Amino acid sequence: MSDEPILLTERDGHVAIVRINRPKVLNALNLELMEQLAGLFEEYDADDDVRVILLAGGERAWAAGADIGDMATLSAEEMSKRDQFAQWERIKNIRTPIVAAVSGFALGGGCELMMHCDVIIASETARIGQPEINIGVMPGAGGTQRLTRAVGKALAMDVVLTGRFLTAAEAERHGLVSRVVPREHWYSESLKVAQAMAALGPIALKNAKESVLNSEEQFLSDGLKRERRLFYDLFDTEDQKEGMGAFLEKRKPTFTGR
Ligand code: CO8
Repeated sequence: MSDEPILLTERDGHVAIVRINRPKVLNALNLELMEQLAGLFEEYDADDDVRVILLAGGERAWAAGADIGDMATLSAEEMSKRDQFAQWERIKNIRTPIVAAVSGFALGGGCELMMHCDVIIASETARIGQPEINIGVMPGAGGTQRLTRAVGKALAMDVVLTGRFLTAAEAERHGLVSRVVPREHWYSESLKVAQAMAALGPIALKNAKESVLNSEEQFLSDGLKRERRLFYDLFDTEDQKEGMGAFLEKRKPTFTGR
């Protein structure tokens, strides 16, 4: 194994950037990588200076799945004892918005990781799927649930039961990705989106993220109640006063995160 870090990090203003860096195995997600990723995201979540996280893969692959070599010989009991989904749960609980910059393969656990992100920017080269069926298993990190909620039962069954890959255009048409961008701009456009979000009020961003995610977790009536509470809470922030005040005064707002 090389000594290259498996996650590359940098900061761009209020955006914390993480790039998955296992190109030889198409960014397959092994245990160590998921552990590091969850830890980094929690650090960013606790850091008021980070308003948006940008998670990128490489040009050829966002991530081609969980690392098959990591689990090929394990029994059901050994798999469950590993408790590897704990890392995924930690990522699910991150309150800071996560922008995904997706180019190339987003398969299996890679597609599931993409669906843990909030705003998904896909290159026109993206190929997205849950091909676990081809290797004798099925999605395990939320694929059957989140994919179905995003694209509906008919297409989810097609993807999960046949293992076929969706093109970026199909994924956008069915609501699985937010935007498709030309191949040469997949990273720069994603960074631009993250930067634009980072100029907004960070508390409002977190509350809005939580509320949208609630819509998938709760009955509509409960989700609406929770949305109302989160909405009211924002009226105790300086950013709300600044944002609305600036609008009325016809100037650009400056958000401080208070
Ligand atoms: N795991 C480990 N290694 C991989 C993976 C993977 N998921 N995907 C690709 N690689 C490796 C290949 O073995 C190959 O290595 P080497 O050069 O040493 O032979 C290298 O990456 C390049 O891959 P290919 O030569 O196969 O490249 P191709 O362009 O011919 O094909 C594909 C690209 C179509 C993406 C092909 O590599 C492929 O089908 N990969 C596997 C896709 C897959 O089945 N993903 C699902 C994995 S299972 C899963 O994700 C379950 C999630 C459960 C929850 C998560 C729990 C942690």
